[in-house]
Amino acid sequence: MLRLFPEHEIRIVQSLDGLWTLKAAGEERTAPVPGVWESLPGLGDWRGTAEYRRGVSLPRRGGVLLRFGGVSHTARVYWDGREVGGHYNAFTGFDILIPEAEAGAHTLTVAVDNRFSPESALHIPNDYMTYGGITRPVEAHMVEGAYIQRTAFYARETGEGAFEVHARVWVHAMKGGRYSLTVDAAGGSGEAHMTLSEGETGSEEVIFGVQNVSVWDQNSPNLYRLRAVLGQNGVQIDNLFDRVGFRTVEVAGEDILLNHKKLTIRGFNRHEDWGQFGCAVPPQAMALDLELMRDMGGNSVRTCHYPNDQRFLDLCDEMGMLVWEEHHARAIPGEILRTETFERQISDCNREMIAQHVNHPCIYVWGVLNECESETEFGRGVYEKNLRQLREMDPTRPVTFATCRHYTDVCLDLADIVSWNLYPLWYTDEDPEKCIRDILAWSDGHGAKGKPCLVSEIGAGAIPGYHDPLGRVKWSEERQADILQFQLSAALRDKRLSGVYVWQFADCRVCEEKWFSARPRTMNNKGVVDEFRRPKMGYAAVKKAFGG
Ligand code: ADA
Repeated sequence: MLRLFPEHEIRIVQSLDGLWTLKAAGEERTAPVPGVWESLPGLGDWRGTAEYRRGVSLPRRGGVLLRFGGVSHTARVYWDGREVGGHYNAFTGFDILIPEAEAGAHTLTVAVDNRFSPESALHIPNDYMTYGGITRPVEAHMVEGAYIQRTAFYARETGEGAFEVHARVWVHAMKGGRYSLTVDAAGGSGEAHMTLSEGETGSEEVIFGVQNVSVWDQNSPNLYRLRAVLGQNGVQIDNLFDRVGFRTVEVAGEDILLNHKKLTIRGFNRHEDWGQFGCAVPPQAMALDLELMRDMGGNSVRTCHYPNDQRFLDLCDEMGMLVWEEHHARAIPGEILRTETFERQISDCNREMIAQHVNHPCIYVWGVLNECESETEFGRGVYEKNLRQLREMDPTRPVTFATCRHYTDVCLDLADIVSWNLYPLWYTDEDPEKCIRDILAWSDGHGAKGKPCLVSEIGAGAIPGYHDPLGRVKWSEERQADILQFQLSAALRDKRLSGVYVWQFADCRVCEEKWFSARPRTMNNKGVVDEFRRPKMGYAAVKKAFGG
């Protein structure tokens, strides 16, 4: 299932997870969904277009909404052999509506492509792997007349334990008519009406007050049920549940405040990648990752470098883990940034990320364009455009980007929080304390003054199991632990910083194209646990620095 809780009570929902037929590299076999084909024998490094197929049995005649959590990276979807839609980008979900289908047996086919080409501006050979497969859950929903697409929840604090709820609800009508909407949460409720014509999507905002709520906080992540109900002629025809939290996030001068209290981030960068599962990480493994981060004293995770699985965000909501979620763009070269394909694909990614994830209380900041061209006037335009789009869609959260354009960045003033990727003692020989102090002093003269600052990446590599207790050479576990200890204690001592994110939580696979030679094992080995979550010596170093 796409979420960790039931989202619907009225429409019939079928999970399409399980074994599908996969035709890849000229061979047919069964393959699990969610899954990546790289996990299967013989397909470990295969790139191409594959076909996933399965039967779907409908209990009655009517509309079918196919919901995909993520397909890596391009999908074309066929229903009984007829193309019904498609999607680009592994890391956001998409829905396809079939307005009328007969009861009984049907065939669902998905052509999945994970090749790099000029058509793919966000998935490029990169320092993480672009896998192939239907990598997140799939569902089929029976919908009739009209259905609720999504909600966007925002709660404005009006007093202690009191909030004004703003809930916008989007409805798609397959049959035109007048519809009623009811929304309730935390003992409060409100209503609205809308008239929609056939094929139209519309939205209404419902506003109501709630009292005596317990806020969502890191130590007490209180969640409430948000329910939207769609009615027609006095009959409930559809509903949608989400889980929300009441909390405030503010940027106040050089501090980040959660529920009016200053936050100090002790965070981890985490790729969605796990040993044999690739980016199709099972929920139990996601929960284990969060437990390990918590054990080290972590309180935040950065979803480098793309929107994450809804179920991971659900777990962060439940566990009080703060999230920096970012759109999908890591070190995109200038010539790609200048293409119309990039503009379209990144704008779609922004829109889908916010539409799908805006209700998660765990997300406290949105990020864009990790290590892109923030040192030129052209690049500034790209940053401005992306930050503007996020702010327009969600005016309630701060925005940031992680930069490595040391002493040349011209975009710091555009962000609400200024974030630096720094690797003293790994890529450079600088003393971490001086490296951080100097870049922050420079930043204050170049747009960061009066804003919070974060170290968004810091870390060092170690090949798991490689020990050198005397020489402590680079790539040994000893050296990684030494470096992390210096880096983290310097970052946490610096009063100008609001916190630090370790690069990275776990080792992750990288694209062989372009990356293998700088990455032993074809892995980014800067994890403090390996790809199977076995701790390296760095684990204890981080735990000590973070007070876990
Ligand atoms: C970068 C980048 C990461 C990763 C890291 C590294 O700053 O943002 O994705 O590549 O460096 O390991 O060098």
